[in-house]
Amino acid sequence: MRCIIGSMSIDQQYIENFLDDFQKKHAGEPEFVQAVEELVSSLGDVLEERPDLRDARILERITEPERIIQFKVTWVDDNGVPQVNRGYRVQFSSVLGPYKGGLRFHPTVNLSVLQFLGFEQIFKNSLTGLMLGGAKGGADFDPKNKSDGEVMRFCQAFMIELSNHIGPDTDIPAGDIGVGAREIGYMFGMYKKLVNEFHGSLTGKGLDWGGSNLRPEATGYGLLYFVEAMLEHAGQDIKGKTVVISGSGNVAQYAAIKATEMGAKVLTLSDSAGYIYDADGFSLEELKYVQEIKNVRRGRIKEYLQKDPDAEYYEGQKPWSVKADIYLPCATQNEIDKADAETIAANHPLVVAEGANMPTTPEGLEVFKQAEVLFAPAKASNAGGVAVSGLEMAQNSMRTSWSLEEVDERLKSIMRDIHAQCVKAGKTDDTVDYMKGANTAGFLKVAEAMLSQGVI
Ligand code: NDP
Ligand code: 2IT
Repeated sequence: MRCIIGSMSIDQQYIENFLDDFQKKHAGEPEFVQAVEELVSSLGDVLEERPDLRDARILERITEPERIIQFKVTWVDDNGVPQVNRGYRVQFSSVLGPYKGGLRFHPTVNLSVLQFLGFEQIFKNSLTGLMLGGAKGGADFDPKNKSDGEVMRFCQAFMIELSNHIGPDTDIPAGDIGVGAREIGYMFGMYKKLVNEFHGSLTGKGLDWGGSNLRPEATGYGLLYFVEAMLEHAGQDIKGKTVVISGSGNVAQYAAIKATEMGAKVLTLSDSAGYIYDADGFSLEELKYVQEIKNVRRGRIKEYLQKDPDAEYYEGQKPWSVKADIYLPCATQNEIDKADAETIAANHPLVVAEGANMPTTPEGLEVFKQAEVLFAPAKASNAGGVAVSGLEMAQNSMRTSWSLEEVDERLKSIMRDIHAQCVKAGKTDDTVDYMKGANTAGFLKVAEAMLSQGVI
């Protein structure tokens, strides 16, 4: 029976009190507070039905990282000048498996950002159904405009300290913003030298030295498999639909390629300086060129105009004003604010699905909710990357390598399973609340495991 005190039920009162305390404790950490609020906002029904979770203080316990490591990273630049950066690893939760999550190298990296990412990772990893805990790490190092030698020396210095804290059954980092195949290679090389063992302590490795087929593609491909499942569930087909994508890094590139392969038309890509608009939609060949600009030349998206002078470039703008059926934010957190969400909602999209982590602000989420936009939160729709990281770990443990087709089948099946979990936990009378579905399903698995494992 639901107990009402004044106008508020006990579970609502409990959530408000919890959030009040949490906000006070983390006053200087806005991104972390935002991520916790986003999860907890969906948990009213669960906490009402399960007073045992309140009594066991699951929320209080799961929002406290198990361990945070912070360290100095010193390296020497090409001019012989010593440089200092700050490195971190937030080992957030080992409830469902060894700590698992990416490393981000970007000047904006701090503990608020890494705790938000590590917190999200717990529930995303829970949804994959694989044996993965949650973690995130990185450094305030900016790989932009650094030589290969500088990036290598930084990665080596970073790993000298991080190697003390990771291992194939302890903590398995991977890539994120600013950390791709090159950086994973340099870090793995140093790790192997330090521990004198060759094993799967990092994922995103090269295919010939312990990597998995399809790991580079996995987040973008997985996002499109999830969107395909959402559209199917809503009685729609992706063929012929128009797509607006932000970002032009790992996630954006492979989201664009898969969307195009599925017969959709991708109209935009962007970076932090502006966006390009191709009214005809990028061809697969043009997307290969984008990959060359970004991954080989390490250039700017503006350079795409050299290939296609008919495309348009909008300096300093985000792509959200372009009208499309599907919107896929794939760059960074809080890139869709209230005004952006209003612009998108006014275009009556079929779907908005997050490729980046927490790209929509709370005000933006509210706009989408009021406008009844079919919306997929990151922890469900971008779980493909960490899922294939989990598959890379499995292959490393078995000392085997699965074919591209096999990994693709497994990725598809994991994304469809996450979709099914969202539908089951988020179904309303006439639609699916994917936010509630993902948060509830992801959280419940972690909470049950915490009850089983006792107070530790
Ligand atoms: P990349 O470093 O490959 O690409 C990042 C892209 O986002 C670049 O186009 C970059 O532009 C843009 N970007 C970064 N910061 C900003 C900013 N402050 N404002 C505007 N644009 C920005 O990273 P990924 O593609 O790997 O990551 C993109 C997002 O996806 C992140 O939120 C990440 O956490 C998330 N993600 C990544 C996964 C993975 O497997 N890599 C898995 C799941 C989620 P510029 O070059 O100008 O900085
Ligand atoms: O945000 C994410 O899920 C990632 N950056 C991927 C993490 C991983 O361990 O593959």
